[in-house]
Amino acid sequence: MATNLIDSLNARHGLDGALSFHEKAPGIAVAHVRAGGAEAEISLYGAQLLSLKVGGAPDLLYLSSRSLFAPGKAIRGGVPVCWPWFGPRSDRPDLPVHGFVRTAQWDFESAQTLPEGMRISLATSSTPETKALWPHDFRLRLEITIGRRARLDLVMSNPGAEAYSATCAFHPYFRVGDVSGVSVLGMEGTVFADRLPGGGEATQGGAVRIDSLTDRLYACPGVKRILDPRLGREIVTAQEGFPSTVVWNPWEEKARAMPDMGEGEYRSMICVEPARVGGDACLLEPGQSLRLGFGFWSE
Ligand code: TA6
Repeated sequence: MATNLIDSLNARHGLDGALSFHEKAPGIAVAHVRAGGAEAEISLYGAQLLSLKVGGAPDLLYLSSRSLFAPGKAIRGGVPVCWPWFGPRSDRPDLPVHGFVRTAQWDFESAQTLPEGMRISLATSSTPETKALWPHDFRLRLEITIGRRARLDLVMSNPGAEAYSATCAFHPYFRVGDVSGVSVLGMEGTVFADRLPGGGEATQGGAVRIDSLTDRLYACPGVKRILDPRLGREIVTAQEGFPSTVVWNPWEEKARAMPDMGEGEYRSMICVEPARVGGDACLLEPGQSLRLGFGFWSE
């Protein structure tokens, strides 16, 4: 990335001590935010929140030590934005898993200082290249609010002449001390689909625990509490407009087959993802917009 982009971002949007930009790797511009008692890093590539530290506590997010920071490759960790589809496309297996905006260069729109911290807005929109993958006009804005409580708002719009339908999710990698000791509360009694081969439907008994490869879609829109005794904290999540929640951990064997996941690091993460998939897809008529929200914090 030409340093003139970094220089331009710092000149136009830099705020001494609160907001600065640097190049994390060629083509990967990152905003460094200090606001509201928190410190965060946001990659403009993929509009991906990479890190969120509050006070002196460990990062709330996991970022793989082997993550690839290279245009065209997804960043392993933080909060990827999965849009305009979640997961693989069964009808088009040639298309990238989780859509194409997590590997797009987003534009930095604005930074707004707030009582609770700072709101960063990033945007991306359809191009001939995206329309070759997905034949619709679109505009996306991601508003990331940094403070003791983080919040992400995805605002999708349809500037085109035809309706479009999109599935989506935020795919947060929460950092934990040891996933085998973690309990996730808030999904008790809800139905889930086991997304592993041969998986069926079941009802969640007590807390969700992880002791093997786990990939489940819960019909559960409510608040979740990720209890982490090793780090002595609870990560609380809240979602608006996301009727489902995906819980994922690759566990040992699948993680070892992932070149961008550090050795043994599967034990340091759990994904609890607000999702809008299947029959809950977002249907936008021409001229319509839709805002979906996701918040998380540590208690
Ligand atoms: O959210 C769960 C999931 O869909 C899993 O099936 C697994 O594919 C995971 O996302 C990671 O996907 P990625 O494309 O980032 O490797």
